[in-house]
Amino acid sequence: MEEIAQLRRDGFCLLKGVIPEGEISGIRSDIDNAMVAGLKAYNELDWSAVTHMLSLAPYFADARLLSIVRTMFNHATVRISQTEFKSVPPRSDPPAWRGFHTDWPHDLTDRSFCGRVNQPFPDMIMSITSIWMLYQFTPENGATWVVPGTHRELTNPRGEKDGIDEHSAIPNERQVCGDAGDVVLIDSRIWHSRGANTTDETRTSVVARYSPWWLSTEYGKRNAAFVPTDIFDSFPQPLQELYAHRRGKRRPVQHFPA
Ligand SMILES: O=C(O)CCC(=O)C(=O)O
Repeated sequence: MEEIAQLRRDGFCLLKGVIPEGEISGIRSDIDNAMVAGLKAYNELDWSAVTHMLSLAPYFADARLLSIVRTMFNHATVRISQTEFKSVPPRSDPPAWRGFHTDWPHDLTDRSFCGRVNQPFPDMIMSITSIWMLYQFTPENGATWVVPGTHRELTNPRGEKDGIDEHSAIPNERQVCGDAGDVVLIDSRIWHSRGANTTDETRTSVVARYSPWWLSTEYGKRNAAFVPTDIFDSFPQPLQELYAHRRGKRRPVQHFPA
């Protein structure tokens, strides 16, 4: 599959048409309308954001997407470790703005205390971030920036000793543009950033992070965000498999960095 080859080589790929065209506008309004309540439920009650994405969530178990993720992890059992609202509001940030980083477990700032891999990163994939385009992604509205091939770099935009300005353009960077219903997959180690939105529209989007069965998701607020049992039990079965570790509330384990 071309997407797997690109994900291995470049650290990212674009999956076209994961959400059927006729479903997109309804799902987009559901996400736009649920975001404030979803963030409140996460912040105050530790509910996973998936609880407020019920029309979109079944697509997280899309067969083509899961076959890529399983091949990349070389195992059939994968989990969704983190789920987030990622819309970019209208008129946000000047066009030159960047916020380059790598994602959990390679997130060097680790603000949610989920645990992180320290530099130098081992040369192996440990998570895949999926970015769901619920609105067309364009250079004007904040399409995701990536720096191809950086998933195998030992330096990092947030590496304390690496001297890289995470807020500036990086040579060879490019924006991943696509249509509503497409999904960007990135190796969590690739240097990436959302873009500035200079339009009057919201760039509606969502992130779900896939992790292999062996990676601990017990640490930190973001990983431990849970799905109340009645909501979990209403999920279609393939989606239940991806969130099975988050059915019902459990206390997150605290991670104390050394
Ligand atoms: O929203 C985007 O375009 C990028 C998302 C991102 O940087 C992240 O989830 O870590």
